Amino acid sequence: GAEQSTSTKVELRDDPVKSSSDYASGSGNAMSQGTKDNDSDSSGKVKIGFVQTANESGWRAAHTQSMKDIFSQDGYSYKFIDGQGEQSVQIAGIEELINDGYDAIILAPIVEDGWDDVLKKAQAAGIPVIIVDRKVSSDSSLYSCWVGSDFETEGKNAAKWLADNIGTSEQKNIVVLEGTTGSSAQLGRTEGFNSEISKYSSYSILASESGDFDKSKGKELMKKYLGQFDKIDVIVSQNDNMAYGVIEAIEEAGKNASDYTIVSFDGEAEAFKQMIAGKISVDIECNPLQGPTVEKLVKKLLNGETVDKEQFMEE
Ligand code: GYE
Repeated sequence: GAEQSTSTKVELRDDPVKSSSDYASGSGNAMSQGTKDNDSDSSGKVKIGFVQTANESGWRAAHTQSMKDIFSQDGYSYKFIDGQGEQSVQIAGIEELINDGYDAIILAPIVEDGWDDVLKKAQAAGIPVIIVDRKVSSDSSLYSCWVGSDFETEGKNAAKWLADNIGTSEQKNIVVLEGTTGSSAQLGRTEGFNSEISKYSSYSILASESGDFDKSKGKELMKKYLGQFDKIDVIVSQNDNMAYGVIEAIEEAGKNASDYTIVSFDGEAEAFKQMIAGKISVDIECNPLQGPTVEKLVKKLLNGETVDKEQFMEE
């Protein structure tokens, strides 16, 4: 196969990692620099692997497509790994990409915790890892950079919108449908919303539980809330797909979605239709089109350039 010139390597070390047992033994310094013997495929293309969370939402489908579009360009050999909603599947996918000598790994982590070991393996093999969308709680020395949205600000903006548009004079009861527990999108949106809405004594949060960013789980949760609480004024759904489930649950209960204030996140096409129909009241946008930004970063990293650790998407 074609030999890559060292100028395209991100980090260099004298002794290439030979087998996965090198990692397990702990003999290598995880912080040492690494490289691989031959990290492009036989055609000389740059090998990019993307480990996605799953396909839980419209946002996610757009995110996956954005990566696929950009890395379908000439010069790349692109592999997509579906994490199927399981961190263990994502970790196994990263290990596969390491073993197959990929040039760069893009990871959309399902949750924040639990990535240290596999990130150390990638680092020992000299493979840059770009974290996209949600964050990891690992030390930032263990990955090249992160690209994503400011979820806490999104949560704050949702609460500010309520205060500004629904007002603070009447007592309002809120139920919240959270995303996947332990994901940055759930943690940030919850924290941002709670910290801002708690400034207004007229708003009470009756319940805040996870619907896993999933339409049918969101629908089940909304059915439960409707049975549990007599007076619900505001429904905060941490993504559009759960909001669609919320609307179905309300309508199946013989009520009108437009009688509630429904706040959603993502801003996908179907949600705009639901806003025009008066069912979703406001949607906090979150930009899934990260491919072009990520590709620029991959190029820089493979050129040995340094990049900012945190990059926020334009919304
Ligand atoms: O809001 C949701 C998706 O992490 C920002 O994940 C992302 C979220 C998005 O499932 O629809």
